[in-house]
Amino acid sequence: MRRFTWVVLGAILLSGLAIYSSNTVVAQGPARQETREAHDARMAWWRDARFGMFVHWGLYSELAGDWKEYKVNQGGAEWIMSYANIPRDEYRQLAQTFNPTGFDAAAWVATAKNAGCKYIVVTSKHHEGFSIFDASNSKYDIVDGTPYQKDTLAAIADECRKQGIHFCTYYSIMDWDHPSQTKPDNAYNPTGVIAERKQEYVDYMKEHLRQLVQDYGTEVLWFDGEWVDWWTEEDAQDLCRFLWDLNPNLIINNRVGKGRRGMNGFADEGKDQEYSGDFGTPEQELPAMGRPGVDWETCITMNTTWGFNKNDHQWKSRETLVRQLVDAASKGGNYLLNVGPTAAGEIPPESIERLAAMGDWMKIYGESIYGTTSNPFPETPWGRCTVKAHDGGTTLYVHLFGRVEDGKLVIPAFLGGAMAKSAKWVGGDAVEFTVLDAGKSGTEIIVPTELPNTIDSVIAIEY
Ligand code: FHN
Repeated sequence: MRRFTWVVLGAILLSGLAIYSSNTVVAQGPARQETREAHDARMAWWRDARFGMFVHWGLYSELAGDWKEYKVNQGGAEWIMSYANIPRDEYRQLAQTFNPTGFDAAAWVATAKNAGCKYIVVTSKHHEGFSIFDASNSKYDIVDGTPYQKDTLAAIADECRKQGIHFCTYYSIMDWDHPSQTKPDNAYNPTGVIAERKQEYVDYMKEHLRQLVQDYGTEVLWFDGEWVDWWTEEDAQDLCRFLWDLNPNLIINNRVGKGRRGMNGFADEGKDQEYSGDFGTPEQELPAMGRPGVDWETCITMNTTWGFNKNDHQWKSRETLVRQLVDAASKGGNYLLNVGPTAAGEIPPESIERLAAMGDWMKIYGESIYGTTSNPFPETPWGRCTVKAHDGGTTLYVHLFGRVEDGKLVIPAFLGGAMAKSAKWVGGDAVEFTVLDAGKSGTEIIVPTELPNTIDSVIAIEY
């Protein structure tokens, strides 16, 4: 057969494969099947964002870690109702004095934006069952149940849209206040349900979620509290179908279903798509490796607690926070960093300072985080790498966390031995480099002893 014919046949085959791969149907958990192209389009902004701000704020913020003689010493001040075994009626009274006169939605959103966050996830209703939005089917909310009487979640949503930040909401399936749910003997973790009242609660929850999607415009539903034994994977699939009927572009985390294996946040290897949810949710940890083809986001506290705790002064350093963000991006994941505002509605100054420092770093190096994909190399003891494909080729971002021995660093062969075309400090001057063995042995870069940034200095190598 003539060469020309082979070429034509080859082109037809490749285009067919290309169409097939972009139209491959992916199961987004059992509740949905969408083409790879449609799934990638739905996840695009979230993958590009890489960095979000988590906000834990509720009646627990008023207690700030203290209840009578009980103190929350480490982590989880938002669990005080359970830890201190506070009876529902007594806990509900907190709403009568919850009056966040210092709440400033514009300031909260600007704090996130200035830090380089592209989205905010706000606790609309945590385990305590109190809603910081105007719940249509409950008076146990900030509008009807407190002297403040204003819809804080609506204010945040409006400010996000004004400032160009994606608005997302956390919602707890477990609800310690709703009468359908019971406290077992060990009051530590109320996880039971009165079977004949389960549907009543599911309907109650669905109305909240309808509001969050339709009235508040949430772009991500960040579920939690799914571990209760009365919530099933089948319940999750039903809920996902309900939600995607309201907004087919909605992104839903994997805590809507039963796939998550504890704090590592993933289902068992290879089973992610057997369970509901668009992304994995490691918590307070950075996975050793990402999972190819699996979206994930780690959520991390800035001290040790999600909800405000006036006794918690164990703040992470600016360096740790920036390097955790870089580590997550280098493994193809997102970084959701938490703030716990006070009962007055103010983000603690220690959080604001750290977020501002992260913003200073992001203003110079953000291109090495946003829209990047994971590190192609097995080991990078000197720092991390992120990758960004673009029209003109591919950029490899080399993140240097500290000095490099004898001022030289060999970057392994990349893209199958491609030749580096240029190298420069992000936000700075060109970097001297030598292509080794036409790229087959990698690229040697010359690194001065004095680095431009004490936390993470980034070199962009173009291929
Ligand atoms: O119990 C919650 C906890 O209070 C907090 O909201 C974290 C953040 O993701 N999630 C659960 C613990 O895994």
